[in-house]
Amino acid sequence: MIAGIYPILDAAWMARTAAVPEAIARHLACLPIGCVQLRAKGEDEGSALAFMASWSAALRTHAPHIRVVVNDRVDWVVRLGADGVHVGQEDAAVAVCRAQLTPGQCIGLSTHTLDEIRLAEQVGVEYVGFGPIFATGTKSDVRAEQGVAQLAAIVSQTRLPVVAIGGITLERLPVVAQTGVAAAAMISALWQPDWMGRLEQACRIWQESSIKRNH
Ligand code: TZP
Ligand code: MG
Repeated sequence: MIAGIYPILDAAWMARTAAVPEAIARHLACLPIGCVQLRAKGEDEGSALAFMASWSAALRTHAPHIRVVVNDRVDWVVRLGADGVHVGQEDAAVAVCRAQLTPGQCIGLSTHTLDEIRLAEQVGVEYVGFGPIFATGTKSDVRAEQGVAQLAAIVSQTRLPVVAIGGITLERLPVVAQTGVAAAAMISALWQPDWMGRLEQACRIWQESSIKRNH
């Protein structure tokens, strides 16, 4: 389910935390989190696949209700029996991914414009990523910041669940939630030494902001 906080377990960022996959998976299982993404950029193929394999196994064992989405590689989704793939505009086409997946597996697509969202609606994806909302140091090849006003405009113009991404911090979560966006993807703001507290805080802020938004 794509709703609320959407943590991205990024290989480079996870290496900076002292925590092992099992500890993080157990903690994620206690939180209102429906989906996580596994992302490995810059690692060699063997290390990236090993990262995906160990994290998907830990999550399957300790947080079986959380859906695991693999970034970029639909072949690894098939190999690991993950729950879905997240692709960018330059990755494998949605139709190519769909042909390799079973009906229960999902596809998320990164988008940056309303035109890209309209195309995503036509080809049929389970959710779209939209960003970067704010400046981010985590991804170098990003476009200009979209801002929350543009995010709100996009959310109001599509029925697809939108996942906001890029520079989302705990402090910025309320304004992001108030746009009506389905979920907020976060990397660097979560995977700090106090990741446990940060995850809990992020979920709490999201719930409080969502309640305010609904009244
Ligand atoms: N796509 C757009 S911005 C981004 C990705 C993968 C990085 C988001 O990372 P952070 O640390 O939450 O800004
Ligand atoms: Mg990609």
